[in-house]
Amino acid sequence: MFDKILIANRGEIALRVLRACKELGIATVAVHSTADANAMHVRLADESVCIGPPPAKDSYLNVPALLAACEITGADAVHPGYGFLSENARFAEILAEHNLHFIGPKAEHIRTMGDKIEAKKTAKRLGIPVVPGSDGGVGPGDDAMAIAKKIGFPVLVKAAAGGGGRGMKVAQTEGDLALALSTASNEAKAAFGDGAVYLEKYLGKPRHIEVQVLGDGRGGAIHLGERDCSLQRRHQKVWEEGPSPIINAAARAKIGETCAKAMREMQYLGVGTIEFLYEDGEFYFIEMNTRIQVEHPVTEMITGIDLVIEQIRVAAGGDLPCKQSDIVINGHAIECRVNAENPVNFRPSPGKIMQYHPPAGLGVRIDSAVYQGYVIPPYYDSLVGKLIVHGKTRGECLMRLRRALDEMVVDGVETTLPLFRALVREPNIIDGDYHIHWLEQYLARGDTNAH
Ligand code: MV4
Repeated sequence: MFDKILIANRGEIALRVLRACKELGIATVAVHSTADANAMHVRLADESVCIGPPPAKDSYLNVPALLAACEITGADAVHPGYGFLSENARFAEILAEHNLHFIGPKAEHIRTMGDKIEAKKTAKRLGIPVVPGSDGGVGPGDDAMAIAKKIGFPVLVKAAAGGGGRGMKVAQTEGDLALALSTASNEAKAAFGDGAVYLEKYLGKPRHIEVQVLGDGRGGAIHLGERDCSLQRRHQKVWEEGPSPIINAAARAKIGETCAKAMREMQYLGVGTIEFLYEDGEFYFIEMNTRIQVEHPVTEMITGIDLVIEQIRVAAGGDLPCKQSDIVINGHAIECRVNAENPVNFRPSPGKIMQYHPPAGLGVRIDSAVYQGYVIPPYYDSLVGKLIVHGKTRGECLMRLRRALDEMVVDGVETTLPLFRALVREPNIIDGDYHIHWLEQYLARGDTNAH
């Protein structure tokens, strides 16, 4: 096992990793920018190192500063959290070149999944169902129209280097295809320096359902069920829950086993999330995330497995926590991402938290790094904290969530709490009847009580 872990992150995920390290008896090193000198992750770590000025590119993304911090403190492993360097294959390689362990997948797997075309080819080869489309990139030499006609309109043009929805264009009919191709490619070239695009059948009202996996890097892997993350705004997840309200045990076992088998074949190491669109009873692979995700607590609450602890164990060469048959989905969990943003126009609202009362009680969990008097800096994401609620059934979970949201106080900055208080009372949400465009359509109606 590792002796000392450097946590190359900030905020709630840095605290989350600290907690896992403490439980494992591993010493911790926090790193921070000058803007985060008073942050909770710095206070709770055994040691801390300032790695640069506020902009992330000069601090949390500053690889030489992170290597120096490892050397100074004698850390033997780095946990990247999510965002920042968590899916940077080169960073994983550089750490290895300095005899440091990266707590994450093998660099080759990070790299493969970071290229959407390669990821899709790999998924297909491993038996994971994919969205029908061009098998690979569509270049100038290819007959894009012939491919699109074979797929059937509407088709979606996607950027290979994309993600987060950037560089996507829908072509409803044949007449739209040329413009969709050139616009998507130009946008991708400008945003990512890579104009490669591919085509997919456009799915109209799917759900976003993702399967959590864990591998030991030696051909052992399990799945831990799915999360439904369909409620998003501008490709930012807002509300995540597990299990999905529309997936039964047989469908879960089938897609889960397909994913676990693929991970065994790859000899995947660490935690991962295989993202699908789900429509008319079928799963279609879109992407794989090779990091711990923001919404991982949903899975922890319904499986009882500490994903960060298991991530650290397998990174150190340890075994999986159990066999697939030992994984039992217990009850229901919902996570609300509470942001320091105006709940109507979503403009960031950094500043000082004057009053803070996190809710508690049976089945209520808060993953947050804020405290009363804390000043949310303007430089990073606007997550105040995640409220995660568990119940024996989805109904009990919703009942508890309604109570916890009413109890929670965050004053001094605007937050998205009023949006959640409205959502948890919406008939479609209560019924689990929603899709990837539901939230945007609801917000466009403007009839929320979030005022
Ligand atoms: C799609 C799609 C419809 N059809 N692919 C958006 C981000 C990227 N991760 C995948 N995305 C989509 N891919 C096909 N073939 C619709 C979306 C999409 C979406 C997906 C998940 C969650 C929210 C979304 C919002 C808009 C579009």
